[in-house]
Amino acid sequence: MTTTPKSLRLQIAFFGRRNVGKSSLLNALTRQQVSIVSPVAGTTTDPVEKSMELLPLGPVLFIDTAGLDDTGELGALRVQKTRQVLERADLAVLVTEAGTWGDFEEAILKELSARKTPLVVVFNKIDAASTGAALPATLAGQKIRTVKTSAVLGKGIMELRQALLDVAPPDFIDSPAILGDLVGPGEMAVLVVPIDKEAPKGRLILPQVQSIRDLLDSDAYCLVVKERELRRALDQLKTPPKLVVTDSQAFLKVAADTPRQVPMTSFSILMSRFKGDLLAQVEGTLAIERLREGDRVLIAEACSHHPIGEDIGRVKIPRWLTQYTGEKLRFEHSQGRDFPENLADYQLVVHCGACMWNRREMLSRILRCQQAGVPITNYGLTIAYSLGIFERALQPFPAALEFFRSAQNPISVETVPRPRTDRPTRPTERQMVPA
Ligand SMILES: Nc1nc2c(ncn2[C@@H]2O[C@H](COP(=O)(O)OP(=O)(O)OP(=O)(O)O)[C@@H](O)[C@H]2O)c(=O)[nH]1
Ligand code: SF4
Ligand SMILES: [Mg+2]
Repeated sequence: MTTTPKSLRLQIAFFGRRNVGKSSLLNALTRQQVSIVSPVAGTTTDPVEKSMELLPLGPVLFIDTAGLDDTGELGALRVQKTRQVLERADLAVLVTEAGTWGDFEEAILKELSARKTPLVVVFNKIDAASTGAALPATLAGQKIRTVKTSAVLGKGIMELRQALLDVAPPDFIDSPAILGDLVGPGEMAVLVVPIDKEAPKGRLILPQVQSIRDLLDSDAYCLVVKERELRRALDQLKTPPKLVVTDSQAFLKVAADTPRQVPMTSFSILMSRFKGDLLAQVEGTLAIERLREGDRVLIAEACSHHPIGEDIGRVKIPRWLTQYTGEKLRFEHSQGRDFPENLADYQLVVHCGACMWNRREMLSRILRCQQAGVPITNYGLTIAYSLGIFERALQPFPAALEFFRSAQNPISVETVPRPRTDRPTRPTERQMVPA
């Protein structure tokens, strides 16, 4: 499924007294049985580890510990094991329930604070008893994030996901590479940059500049051409490039001029992987097939200045989507921080590449869409899909391509496993797992 080594996964440890619902919460988060849940205190005897993809954080390792307050000989062993987990956790979840906060919880807070380990405190079992307002307020005063949940009713689980995303260390959130992991040292990428009236005067746009920098950082090199020059430029190369990246608006011409065996994609699709979640957005793109007359499509731009062209969101994407679906759709637009509350009223959200944002912000938006049950895609993916070159544009990302192909099968998309190996790798991992 996924190849991210354990050490490179965000390790999220669940701490708490016996029976507060650690295992139940973990199961609710992962929606599968990872740990045994039982009304008998002290059920989890050893830390249970589970590697998985946690939307929207990516590869994580969940560690479910037995209660630290265990007693007896076996208990002492458990306490020791739990302490070892404390030492290696990148992020901690301290689970508690109404009326049980005491020295034990304070001791854990102290341990975590001494290690500067980010923490979320969960008040579980809110279906059974109220935690009151005083304790959450005190913790908020100490800048500790709190969430109220009911693991049995599945309440507050999305909020917990958001909290984990908010407190996770930046190293685990920010993707280390735009395309440097796709083009190796000594290899070449060709970047296609149309210089038309929509291009900003005298400069390149951020995704283009960042791509060039990323290639240089990776000891790769690049050739930057306008779309009209692409074919001649390719003809003059002694060996084919490792990758061609184009502005999405020139997709068709670039697809026609690039030999079939050369992987090709767009800056916007690279941005989906770099700033968002490529798999989630590929899955969202599939919703284009389900669009029907009168459906509402939200086109969202993360900032108010889209330098790629004034009309891509307002004119071109609506036109391509309408042509592809043959349906009369209702398009609405949002810009900047404004993102509608009524997301559930839309059948699709088409988001810009969010090049000006950090990844955490974009992942939060993806999570909000998921919470509302609305599929989210991005500009480049939508354009590639509407123009009939989706598979081609996913060629550099084998896991995304595999996911898309399996989703083409008659079985429902939900049952398709979501491999995540297309996530850019960290430098250490890049050395360990050659591309
Ligand atoms: N009412 C209610 N019961 C819950 C909730 N979460 C868990 N429980 C119940 O509490 C009991 C203990 O849950 P576990 O998830 O096994 O607790 P744990 O913290 O993992 O326990 P240990 O592994 O023994 O430390 C079970 O009977 C669960 O069904 C909740 O949100 N509400
Ligand atoms: S953040 Fe979005 S709208 Fe702003 S320039 Fe980047 S892609 Fe365009
Ligand atoms: Mg347990």
